[in-house]
Amino acid sequence: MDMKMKDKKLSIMGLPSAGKTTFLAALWYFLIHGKNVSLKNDKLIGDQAYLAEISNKWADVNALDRTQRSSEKLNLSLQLKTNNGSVVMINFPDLSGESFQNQWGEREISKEHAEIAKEATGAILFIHPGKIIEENLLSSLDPSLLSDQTGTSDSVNDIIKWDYRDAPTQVQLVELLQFSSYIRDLRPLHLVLVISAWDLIQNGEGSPIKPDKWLKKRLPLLWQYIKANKELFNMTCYGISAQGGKLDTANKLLDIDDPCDRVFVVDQEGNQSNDITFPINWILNNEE
Ligand SMILES: Nc1nc2c(ncn2[C@@H]2O[C@H](COP(=O)(O)OP(=O)(O)OP(=O)(O)O)[C@@H](O)[C@H]2O)c(=O)[nH]1
Ligand SMILES: [Mg+2]
Repeated sequence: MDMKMKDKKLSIMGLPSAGKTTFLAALWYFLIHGKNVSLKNDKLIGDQAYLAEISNKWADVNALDRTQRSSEKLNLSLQLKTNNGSVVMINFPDLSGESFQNQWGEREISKEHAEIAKEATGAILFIHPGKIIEENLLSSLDPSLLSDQTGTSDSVNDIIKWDYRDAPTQVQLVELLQFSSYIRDLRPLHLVLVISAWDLIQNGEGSPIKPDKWLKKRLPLLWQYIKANKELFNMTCYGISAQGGKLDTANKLLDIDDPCDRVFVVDQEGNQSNDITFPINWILNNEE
């Protein structure tokens, strides 16, 4: 390997079904086939069987399997060429959302995940806008649940069983970012928030919705936590439709000749393109 080649590691984060694997599947397709993209595949390295498998499924608009904790791909190496000709090697792991949920629920992290967080050049945190668990306001609860403190009613006890998976999404995500900072000994992190399935927010027509405005409104605690900790997080956000639409619109998606044209990406300024490599390019540019 060229001694001058940059070797970067990305931390890829997100709760179950956040859109991580779909992004990676589309990314690999773009790196090989994409035109006018900010990053290209330079050389095939490592084990590409998994990347080829998910990217073929993605191109055919087939559902991808959920990533189980036992089937995480910790070492997926990509050798990329940037627009200015430099070559960089990145590790883009495909991790299971359940691992992250477990970090939040059990306050436990595997050695491998801790290493990824510690060594990361930058992180991409995925959020699926259709899978957000909202807070319950006390005022919206049935008053009888609040007044019965005696515990005599079985039905009440059944209803209020705490499960960490049901905690509000933004509470879980803030905790995950705090764990990451702690593991990094508070070293600053270039952080990209990707709101996946952006087609659910914006249908590709009309003027783009800005992802930062959306985040501020839908996940204000997460937003404020990141903004209040500027020394920890250098953040940007993108709204990305990696699939191009819902899987039940597959026929419509398959009508589009070039699979890359299904994808759309909206940056913080509201600029729209189909270049799914932008989040990685942003991290690489900020790192220099
Ligand atoms: N409409 C729409 N749905 C999407 C998009 N990207 C992903 N999805 C759907 O979101 C769900 C989760 O996607 P995955 O990529 O498997 O999520 P993940 O983060 O890898 O999930 P885990 O493997 O469980 O951690 C799937 O049902 C996808 O079809 C998109 O761009 N648009
Ligand atoms: Mg996955």
